[in-house]
Amino acid sequence: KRRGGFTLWFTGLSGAGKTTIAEIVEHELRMRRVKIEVLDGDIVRTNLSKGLGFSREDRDTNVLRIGFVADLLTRNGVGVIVSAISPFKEVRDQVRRNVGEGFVEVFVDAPLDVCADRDVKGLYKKAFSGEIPQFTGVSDPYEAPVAPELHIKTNEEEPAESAARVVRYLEEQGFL
Ligand code: GGZ
Repeated sequence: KRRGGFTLWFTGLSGAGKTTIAEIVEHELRMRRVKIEVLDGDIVRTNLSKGLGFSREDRDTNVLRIGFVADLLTRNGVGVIVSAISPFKEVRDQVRRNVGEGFVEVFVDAPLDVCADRDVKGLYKKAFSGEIPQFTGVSDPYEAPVAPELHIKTNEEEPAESAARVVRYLEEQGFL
């Protein structure tokens, strides 16, 4: 058994369901008395990454910062839950190398049209009209993971089921 820390890294389009699944996983792990920290891109951007925009350079900086903190926590036995679009493969792989064996990449996958139909925050509407430039999936790239530890299709499965699969994976791998 490892019983060390881990980093659950949720990557996917805006509106794919990263935060929703992460919150259920967080709740389940807290009930099991696992030490957890959550790093959500949306929230990190109001403090640790305040002032960064959405150019490739700024996104990479944001993702590397989150990865840096995730590594510090992981090596101290904390379970880290990250939700960030993290659209570029190269920098995700860099974080994977930094964190090492506790890194668990979870591809939260939903077709663009499904995300755009949900449009929880009305961002896709603005992206399609051009009001928000460089919007991931619309006017900016999303490079899907090639070999994620977990691949979740949120248009084929309920969030609770997806979250249960994530927790089961952690159990199977000896993280819990
Ligand atoms: C993508 C954007 C953009 C652009 C604002 N492209 O779904 P949300 O709204 O609540 O979360 C998204 C968040 C993206 O921040 P991340 O830190 O996850 O991105 S990255 O990993 O690429 O650094 C979205 C909102 O900010 N948002 N403008 N142009 N998402």
